[in-house]
Amino acid sequence: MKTLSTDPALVHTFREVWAELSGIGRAPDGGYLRFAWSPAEVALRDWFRVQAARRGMPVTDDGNGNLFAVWSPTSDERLSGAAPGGVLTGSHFDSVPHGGAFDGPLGIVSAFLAVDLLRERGFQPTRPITVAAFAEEEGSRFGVACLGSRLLTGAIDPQRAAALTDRDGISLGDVLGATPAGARPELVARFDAYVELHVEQGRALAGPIGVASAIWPHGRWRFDVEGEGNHAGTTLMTDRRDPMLTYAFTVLAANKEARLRGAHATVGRVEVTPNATNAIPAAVRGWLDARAADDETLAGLVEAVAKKATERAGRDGTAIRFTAESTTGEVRFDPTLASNLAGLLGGAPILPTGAGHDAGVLSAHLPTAMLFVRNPTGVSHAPAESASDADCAEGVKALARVLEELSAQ
Ligand code: HGY
Ligand code: MN
Ligand code: MN
Ligand code: MN
Repeated sequence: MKTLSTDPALVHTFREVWAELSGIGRAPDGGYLRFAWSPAEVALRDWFRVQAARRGMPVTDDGNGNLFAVWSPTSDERLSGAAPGGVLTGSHFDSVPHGGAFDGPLGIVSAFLAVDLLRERGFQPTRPITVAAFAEEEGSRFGVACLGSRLLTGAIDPQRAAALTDRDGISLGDVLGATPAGARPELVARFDAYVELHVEQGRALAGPIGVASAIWPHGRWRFDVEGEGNHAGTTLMTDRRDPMLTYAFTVLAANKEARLRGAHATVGRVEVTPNATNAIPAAVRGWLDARAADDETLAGLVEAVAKKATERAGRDGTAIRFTAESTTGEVRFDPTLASNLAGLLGGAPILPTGAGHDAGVLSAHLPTAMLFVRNPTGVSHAPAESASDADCAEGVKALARVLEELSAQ
């Protein structure tokens, strides 16, 4: 194994390992198309298995598409050598369409390199250290965010998950060839804590590393607007029941109501039927992504948007219906754990995030923490997402320090 403990060596090694991934699933615009179980994401799963094998870390699939590679101390009789357990770290491989390179993979690459760093220092954990790759964290393919960790923890019914379909009508059950295993409480019980390292998705960090205090409550609401399809040229304006008007009003209302509340909202996805230039749409389907610092602000925001959109539909002669697709309540990470880790990391700042994570799902079951690596522009979920090699190397060192602390107890 290469010498990592000097910074230049670690930066160099990070760059080398990162280069192994950066071409997988990259689109011409520099963004990534790494949808769960797509050829690109399967290639990343294969990469995960190779990395684990190189390190003598047995890999387990939990039956929900989540992968776990474990470094079991020889002295640990609690677990057979191959069973995952102890201190869990990792993240996800999947991306939003044309997402950035770092969101997800950085946490997995950093976990393997942190293991290397600890081994190079001759560290021997008393508890196992397990590296995870969670499935479908972005919900880009099947529409439910953190699908893998929700299945593992029983937060979603496996039958419902199996029936979820992608835009080609392929279901998760088709992809897995079976109903997912669903809740694995006996597996979750083997873990003592979960620490996820993630690229910052904002630009609050002045230094290379931050620690998460909370995840804002957030969710996605689908809204369907029914109107009347008709000829774009011959239909009198007074005779139109145009759902695109109601849709456009809903988008503006979401922006206005979010600003009024210091919350965040956007409509990033829309489907139009029949989607023809010279036809007044019969129907428009949009997805609202809304987030706020606390549950009642978020509820108030979504309620206000739905109310105003429904009033507008009345004026447009259309009908609108909102359906919650996947929502996450307020996640407050354990403040003692967060401040202990911040202290361990030389007083790293502690800050909330508006982004959802598997750590949010696991925090209901395990002591959980997140480390953030500085993102100089704050851009994420877009090709321009970035982090410097030096800051990523600092992230590996920080994660190694945390894993050392938690796996030595
Ligand atoms: O959408 C999110 O907040 C996360 O990046 N999955
Ligand atoms: Mn993301
Ligand atoms: Mn992520
Ligand atoms: Mn995450």
